Amino acid sequence: MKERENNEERKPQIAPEMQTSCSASVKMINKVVKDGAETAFQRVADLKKCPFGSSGTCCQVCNMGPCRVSETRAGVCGAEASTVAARNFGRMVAAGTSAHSDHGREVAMTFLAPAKGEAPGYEIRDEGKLFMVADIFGIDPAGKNKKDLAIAVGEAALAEFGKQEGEINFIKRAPQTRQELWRKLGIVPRGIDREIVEMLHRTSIGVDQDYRHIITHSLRTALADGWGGSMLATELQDIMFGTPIPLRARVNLGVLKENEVNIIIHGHEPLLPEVMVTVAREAEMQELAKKAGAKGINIAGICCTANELLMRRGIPVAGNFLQQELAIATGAVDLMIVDVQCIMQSLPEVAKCYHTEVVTTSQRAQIKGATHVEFHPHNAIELARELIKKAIANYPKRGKVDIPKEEMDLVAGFSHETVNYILGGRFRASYRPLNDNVINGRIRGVVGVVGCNNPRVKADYAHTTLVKELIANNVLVLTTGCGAIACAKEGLLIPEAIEYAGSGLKEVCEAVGIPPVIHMGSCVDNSRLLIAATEMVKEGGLGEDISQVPLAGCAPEWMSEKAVAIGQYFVASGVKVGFGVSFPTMGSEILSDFLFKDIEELVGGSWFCEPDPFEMAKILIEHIDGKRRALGIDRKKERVLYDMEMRRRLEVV
Ligand code: NFS
Repeated sequence: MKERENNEERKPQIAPEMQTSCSASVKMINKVVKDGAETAFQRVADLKKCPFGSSGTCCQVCNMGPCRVSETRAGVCGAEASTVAARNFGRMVAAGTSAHSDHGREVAMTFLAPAKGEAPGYEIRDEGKLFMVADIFGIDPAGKNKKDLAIAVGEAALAEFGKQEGEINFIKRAPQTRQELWRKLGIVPRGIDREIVEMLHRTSIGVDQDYRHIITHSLRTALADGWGGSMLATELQDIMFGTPIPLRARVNLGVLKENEVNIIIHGHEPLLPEVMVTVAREAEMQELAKKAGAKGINIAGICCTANELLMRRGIPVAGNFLQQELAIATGAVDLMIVDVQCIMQSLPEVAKCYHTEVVTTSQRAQIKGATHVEFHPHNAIELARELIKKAIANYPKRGKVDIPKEEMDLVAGFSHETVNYILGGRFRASYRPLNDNVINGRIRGVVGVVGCNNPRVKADYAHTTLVKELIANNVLVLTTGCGAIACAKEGLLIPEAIEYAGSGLKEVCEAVGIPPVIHMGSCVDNSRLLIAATEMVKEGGLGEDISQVPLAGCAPEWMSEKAVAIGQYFVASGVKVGFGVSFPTMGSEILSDFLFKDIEELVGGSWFCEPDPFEMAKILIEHIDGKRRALGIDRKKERVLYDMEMRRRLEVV
């Protein structure tokens, strides 16, 4: 980075205790300042948000601008604030959808390679799911061996991206009433790439100018994410690496080891990291580490690659989005391997103050100052060995090491399938017990708390405060992404967290043996939440559609375009969704009104924005109570003690 000019004054550092509720992070922010490195926690104080950009009314789609528009001042081309804000919102949805879906595409390609015998290092771990997905794609397994079936599934999955007409296949998994509504509105995605491209086309200069029309297509685009790219990523990863089952693991910077070679895997695609975990256990690698003076090799994760490996392998999690720079500041990270998404460009800069080497591995992403090696499915094993050796060679170069003590136990690994099994048992796997407990009022409802950290607000605070409020009010919480990591650090993902839960939820969690906050995976795994919501509908007693079930979603500390895409596919699926921090369309009252209210008439779901976690909890609970009232399950059923006479009458009937 260029040196700062003298007149470019720095704002004073904000007190770290105000910037994060994670004590390990506070220590590292203080250390980073002393070490002379710079992090997002400092940069955020120096950069003021642009009021037009952040409220959706800065138009940059042509060279007549950028135009800063308002409800009373149109852009040079005549575009109104509602149009500009809808375009920007639609583009965020398209970008978010493209990120999850390009991840899904990479997974599909990696999935095909071993099936064709081109990539040792990968296998089929969940055959049952292979058959299930084949069935959804309409592939007849008769006469096909496992490899042939995998090739057919992989090719059908890849075809979902480039399809021009028809419907993407996973749409069929949604409740029937929902599918019919989507068809009526004309928002069933035809092909994943097509909807993204059309969103970009429609929002370029002078094309779609009606905010309702633009937003309607953004619903279609977002559905191509949730029921398309993201769901494909989740299911194919499950087939290749195994569908998660509950397991215990550790979280926070304290998982780094002073006397072991520490490798951090960071980003989103678990394709190379999965192989690295296996290779790191090879005797040869362990020997090499010992020769270098280390006791072993410790792989830990950050962001969603962390969640992927945690869910399936119990690999420890070093932290979430805002801890990526801080992990390096421990001086104990010998190698940080990144792939795509949520990776700060500052990492190699921070690493200059320590001995860490940052390595980029995706053909789509390079960072100045990082070493670039390219992952391809066929070279996974060799590359994994090469990288582990690199980390080992770096271990003796460490300077002073300062690893915060903080670490916490967690339970993760709740796929939709295991929730089904845990609730109903092996022979009767079902969501019946969940539905029954929602109906009888022990569980008030279900809320998905997902998404990022954002240095504009106190990191982890909104997540953990909101979640505690919700479970205290008997709301079962499902969580993914960096929000899940925030909850884990706070000790909310262990069965002991029932101490925070209301009496009804506590009773159910104790009986079933689950924590009140359920970790369902990475951000592409929000697709698991869609399936869980669908199962609740199919199980019966909670309405005919997702929009009738007492549930909601939120991202209290969101920052990524991906969060907008996720929120929009939940809205399109009939769910009320809340954002904390701020909302990206506030510069247009007309558009915000539409997204907060009128859109509900269209799809049954809507948006709201509430930065205060207590207020957000109130809104979510009120919403759940409203759904309970509409279903007629708002009154707690009295327990009736039957006397002999009543029993006799029952038997006669
Ligand atoms: Ni989701 Fe996961 Fe984290 Fe946010 Fe980034 S890692 S994909 S975008 S920051 S939750």
